[in-house]
Amino acid sequence: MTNNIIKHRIFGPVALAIAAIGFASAAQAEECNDIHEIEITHVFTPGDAYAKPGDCFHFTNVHNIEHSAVGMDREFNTGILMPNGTAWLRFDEPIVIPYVCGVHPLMTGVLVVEEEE
Ligand SMILES: [Cu+2]
Repeated sequence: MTNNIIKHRIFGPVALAIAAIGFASAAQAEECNDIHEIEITHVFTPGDAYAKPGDCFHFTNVHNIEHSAVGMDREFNTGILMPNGTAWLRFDEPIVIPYVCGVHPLMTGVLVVEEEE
């Protein structure tokens, strides 16, 4: 199952089959209230990314090797993103998720989804 999802994500079109557990929804741009871009090189930029419920995070691997993004408690897992690979995540509830690169666990970031003040 996991292998199938990863294969699909490597070779499929824009990331749709995210192995989400619980909180995150795979999404496409038209399903996002707003889009927050996160670029992946040897780091995640921005490292702390902020959104409101209903917004999306859009990961893009702009590096020349593979990376991923995985919630510390497995709230989401983009699967392996090859160079130029992307993944969309939409969160509909407030949540704070520290995450790492599954390939390079020293790469870290935080997704913050919070209601507008
Ligand atoms: Cu990495």
